[in-house]
Amino acid sequence: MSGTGTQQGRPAQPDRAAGLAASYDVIIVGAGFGGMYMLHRLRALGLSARVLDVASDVGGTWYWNRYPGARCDVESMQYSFSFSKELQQTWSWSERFAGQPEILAYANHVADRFDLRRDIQLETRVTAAHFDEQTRRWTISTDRGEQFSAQFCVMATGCLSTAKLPEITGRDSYQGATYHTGYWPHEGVDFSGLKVAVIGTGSSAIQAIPVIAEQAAHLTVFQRTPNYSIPSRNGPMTPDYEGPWKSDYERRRAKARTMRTGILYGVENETWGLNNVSAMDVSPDERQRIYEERWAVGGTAFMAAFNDLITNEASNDTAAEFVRSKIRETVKDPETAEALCPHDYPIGTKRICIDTDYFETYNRPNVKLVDLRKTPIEAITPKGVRTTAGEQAFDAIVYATGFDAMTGTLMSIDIRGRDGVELREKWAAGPQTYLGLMCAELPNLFMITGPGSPSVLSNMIVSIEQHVDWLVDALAHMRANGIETIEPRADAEVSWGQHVNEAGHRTLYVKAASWYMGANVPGKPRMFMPYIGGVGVYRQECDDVAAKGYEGFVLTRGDERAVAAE
Ligand code: NA7
Repeated sequence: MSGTGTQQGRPAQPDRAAGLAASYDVIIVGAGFGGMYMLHRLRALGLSARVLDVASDVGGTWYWNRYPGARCDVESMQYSFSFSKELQQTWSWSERFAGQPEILAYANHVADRFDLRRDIQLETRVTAAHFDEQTRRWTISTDRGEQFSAQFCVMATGCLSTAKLPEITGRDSYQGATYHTGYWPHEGVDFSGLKVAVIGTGSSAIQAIPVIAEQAAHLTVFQRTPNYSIPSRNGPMTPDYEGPWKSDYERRRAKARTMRTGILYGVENETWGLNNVSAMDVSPDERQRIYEERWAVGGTAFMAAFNDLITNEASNDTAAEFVRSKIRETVKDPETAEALCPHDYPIGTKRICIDTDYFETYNRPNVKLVDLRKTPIEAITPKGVRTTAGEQAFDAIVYATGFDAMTGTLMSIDIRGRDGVELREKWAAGPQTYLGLMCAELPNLFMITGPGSPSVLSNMIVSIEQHVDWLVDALAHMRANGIETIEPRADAEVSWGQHVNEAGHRTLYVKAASWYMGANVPGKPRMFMPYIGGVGVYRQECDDVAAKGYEGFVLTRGDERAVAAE
């Protein structure tokens, strides 16, 4: 660790391509919220670090996902860093749920405020990370032909950062403009006067469709699977809302860290949005009243209306039927309404969507829904889309077809650990991690919000802060004790994987063909990748591991003597 005079500051490895590799204590891959907070904390620890990111600026997800209507589904007062009291007091959000431009502005503000940019190298794609057994250092290679040598490598690569185009015959033959919501042009797109197709009806599409519909001459939505969506009830931030948050921030943040999703609901009356009763234990009238109340408030709190909506199918059915009734109430054309009603998976088991006027948009005369279950796509043609009902021409096609989630970006990098073990091979049957933080045989390589941690099931910023804080404590512990490498034991990794799997199977999540299950990518192994034990429980599990001398990890000193192998 540079500047500390310990054994950590080893000389750089020779760079085959471009002279000497630059040497750092830590290379961080990704300049989103995870990478930026990691850099900030490492500086305070006195470690040298460099952040590498393929983007032209900071912001991660919020740098790329600029599609019309892009917005966070966690409230802004909570989808924000808690590590700096000054930051959380001085920053003001303009809406209850911030839009992408404002979140990106916040990311840029964080970069400037904490002077992070001088250690962030942009427009640099990491192509490989190889561990050298002799030097016990990582060599990180980039698409610019550079190599970096580092004792630690932190993958802050995000969970939804590899966009996925659909495998549809003739896709490349289309001659109009095409866009993917996850790689939206920075200059924006003007759809005025155009005939536009949107393929996909996940969260991104549900946010984009109402906005595109207002601009385009005509919009056709191609839907394979209908989605459950709850109105966000978004609106301007008011002093009455912001004030109590800011004056009580510490206590509320502390409470949020103990919650299952890392999100607080029902803050006003301190119920925290929980209703500790089964949907089956109340009368139908009472159930309806509770759903109506949550529907009126809006947002993901709907899924906390009862304590068993994600574990009990009968309870879940009541919530699903309530949302279907709202869709039928909202959408005037009965056939379109029915096509928009999800039936074949439990509500919440594909990520619940939060919208502004999504279902209402289908009442517009310039919007048409194509139900691909009735008339599947046969091909993309040079002019447009051909389904079994015929061909339609479009000026532009928007692919809102999602991501190779949670593992796609990590698997796209050639990561090799001890004895040349390849991450791609190791994860061929699905990701295996210990605590979602590390993998056996990949010493000193960490993941921020990796598979096997709550990550995408939680408020990502809460989870990012928890991972980074845990990791920084581990590095401080290593430095204080002259420890050079940390690596999970293989059996610890196996039993954590079993725990994650068992937790998933105690819920209804495994019943949906979702990206949580890897089901949206042909050939991807099906397993429930995030840990559903809950943010609070998981934090305790991580803290217990650390308190027990990093139980389940092997810590090795420079003299190669393992100092803990619990
Ligand atoms: P999602 O939620 O993965 O949605 C992708 C959508 O694209 C979904 O409706 C898919 O239908 C559809 N899709 C994918 N391939 C095809 C083909 N070949 N034909 C027709 N339709 C297709 O991605 P999002 O970007 O909306 O959201 C991802 C997350 O980002 C979201 O959950 C938030 O956490 C933020 P399917 O359901 O597979 O039938």
